Amino acid sequence: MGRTIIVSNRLPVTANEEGVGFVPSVGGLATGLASVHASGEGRWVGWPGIAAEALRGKEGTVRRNLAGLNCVPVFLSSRDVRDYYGGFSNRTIWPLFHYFTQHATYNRDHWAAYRRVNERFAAATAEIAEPGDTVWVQDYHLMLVPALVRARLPAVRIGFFLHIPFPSYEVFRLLPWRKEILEGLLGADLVGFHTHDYVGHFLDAVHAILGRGHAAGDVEGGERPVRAEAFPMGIDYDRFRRAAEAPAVRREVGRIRRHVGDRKVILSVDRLDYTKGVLERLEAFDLFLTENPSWRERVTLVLLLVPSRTRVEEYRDLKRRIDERVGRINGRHGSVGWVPIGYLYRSVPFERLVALYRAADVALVTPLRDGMNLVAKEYVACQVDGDGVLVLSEFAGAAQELGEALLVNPNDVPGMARAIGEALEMPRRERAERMRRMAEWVAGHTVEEWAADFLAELAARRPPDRAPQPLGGDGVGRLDAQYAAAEARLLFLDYDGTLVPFAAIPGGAKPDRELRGLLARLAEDPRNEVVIVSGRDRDTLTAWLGDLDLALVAEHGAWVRERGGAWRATVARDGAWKARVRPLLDRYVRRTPGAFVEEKSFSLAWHYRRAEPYASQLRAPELRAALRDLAAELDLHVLEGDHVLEVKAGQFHKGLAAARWWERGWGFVLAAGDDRTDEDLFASLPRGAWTIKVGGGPSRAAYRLPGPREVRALLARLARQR
Ligand code: ADQ
Repeated sequence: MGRTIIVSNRLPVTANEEGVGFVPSVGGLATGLASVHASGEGRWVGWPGIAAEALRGKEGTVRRNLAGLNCVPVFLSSRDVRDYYGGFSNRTIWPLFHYFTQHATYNRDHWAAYRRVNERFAAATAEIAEPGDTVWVQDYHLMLVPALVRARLPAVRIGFFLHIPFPSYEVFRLLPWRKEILEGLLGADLVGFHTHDYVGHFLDAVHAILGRGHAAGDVEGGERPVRAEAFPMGIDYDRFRRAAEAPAVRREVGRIRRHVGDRKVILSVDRLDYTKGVLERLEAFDLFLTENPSWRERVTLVLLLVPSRTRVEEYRDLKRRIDERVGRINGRHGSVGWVPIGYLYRSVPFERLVALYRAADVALVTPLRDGMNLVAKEYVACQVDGDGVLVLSEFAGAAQELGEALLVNPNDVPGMARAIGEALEMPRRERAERMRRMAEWVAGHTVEEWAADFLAELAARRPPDRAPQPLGGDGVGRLDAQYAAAEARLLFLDYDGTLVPFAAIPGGAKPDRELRGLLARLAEDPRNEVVIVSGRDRDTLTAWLGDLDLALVAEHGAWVRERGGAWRATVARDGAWKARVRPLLDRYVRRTPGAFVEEKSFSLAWHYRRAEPYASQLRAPELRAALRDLAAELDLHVLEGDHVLEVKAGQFHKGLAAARWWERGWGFVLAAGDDRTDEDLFASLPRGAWTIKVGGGPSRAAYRLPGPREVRALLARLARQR
């Protein structure tokens, strides 16, 4: 087993200005990953929390001291911190992913800084990672890191976990750099989210933006399988439970209770952030007091806010508005002996937080959006008397696990006010029963198990047994040598996506002069037999390539034209089935803007390359299902190509068509193709043939080239050998 390298924006410790002392960072992430980090030879790569300028000249000391803690620093200048952290991370991704599109800015300098800093994290990681290691990247600050590490270390296992929501496609697509972000994440083998909803949103976006579908969470296409899955994060349950029962905490709870007397305590704990719904919560409490005068003087709301991102204007503005609102409510409802809201704007020590959790009769956790929300779980863990009531926003990830909470919509202020009343008046037995179930869940799904689950799933990911190898170095040398030595050489070349890039319309992929020249030169050599194996119809191939000395295979093998010969059908011709299938395809053209039908002699193709991705994501599987019965009835075959569904009659495919060339012996056989239909060809070739998959995706080919440009370069090299 290799080591686990954690990569996160912040290290679990913060350096001081001398670079010698380190204060442990607290928080869910640091504690959750502490067990991973502590076990074995793990490393943690991150920013030590203080700008590089302050540490100038002391970098070596910091590095050495951190090495003792198995930590590796990434030094960030104050400008990096401003643009990458304060800028792109917190003013673009954070608001957008929490559906606060009005707060999101799209600043090119911030994006440039984000890319630059992600590069630095990736470089620092690649420097220490060794084959067999596992890299686990954390959160929205580092979404490009998986692909950047992958580019440097193709064989290393990479996981990524997002701690905030992944928004629905309609919101995510607003981001100008949406494609880059997805490609960055897909560098991982496993991408984790708190909930299934976020997984679904992510997969939608990957499909709509990159055109890559998925099968039960496994993203299709690409060179390696990538899996997206939900891993709801938990807390260190025992730590909270033990603390809640400790004598010091019990004394503190006693003090709090004496202070509030018979009053009930409602607790609210958050980082000060516009996603947490603090203003709406205050409004609901205000309304509750107005509508329920009998509760006046009998309840206190303790509002605990931790300062956060205090340099960002939206946060300062929010702070001002909260201050005002608290003042207004206290002024309106309070009396000489009673202040409705006790307001604390600071971080509190762990024991005091636990005491507040335990003392509170009700916890009001009502974010407008929250990836998970650990406060809800911490509150549950601290109810050692089995007694509190949790009011929880349905927009917190935690709501999907804590169904026994009173779930509220934080935008529905009257609904929240009613929930406050219901929570305060809930009978003891019901309170206890709900809390018991939630505590059971929280106890059984701790942060340690979360980390272990994620890493176990990541460890189980393995590259497919026979993934095509990049064709380079050694392979190229052997290929060239074999070609040079062979007296008879056979080259099967697919056309679209292999020799030319895809065009928006089928007619747009006409061969250019360079390509025609290249094919002519290859064909000229008497030792060569060059066969173009395409899904195109005869007329197109004749018009484009008919004058060259090539063999042509059209319509996926339905037609063959040998060198100097005429077109011959390989299957019997009966087009009656088309009358049944065509109306169905036409209906799906009408329902899918941008899709169209292409009619060939033995097949009908439904193309959706130009269709709106979201629509085709729905329509293509629907059509496939609709065709299934018809295909069974009429004995048809449905082929799936790149953005095309093709229906054909009779038994023919590229592999069968290729068989006629086996009568002769060959010293060199090569086949290159990009499509699923080329897999039949690869499968039919004798051992020792050079099979080349063009582009991403799984394949039975032995080698891979990235695209038409590289295929042409290879052919040009062969053509030069005479
Ligand atoms: P946060 O947005 O920070 O985390 P949350 O999950 O609630 O939100 O964690 C807050 C942490 O701060 C809790 O552990 C809490 O105990 C602590 N805390 C809050 N107020 C405090 C105070 N006054 N004094 C001391 N400590 C205080 C992000 C995402 C969440 C996701 C987590 C973990 O936004 O949705 O749950 O990461 O993935």
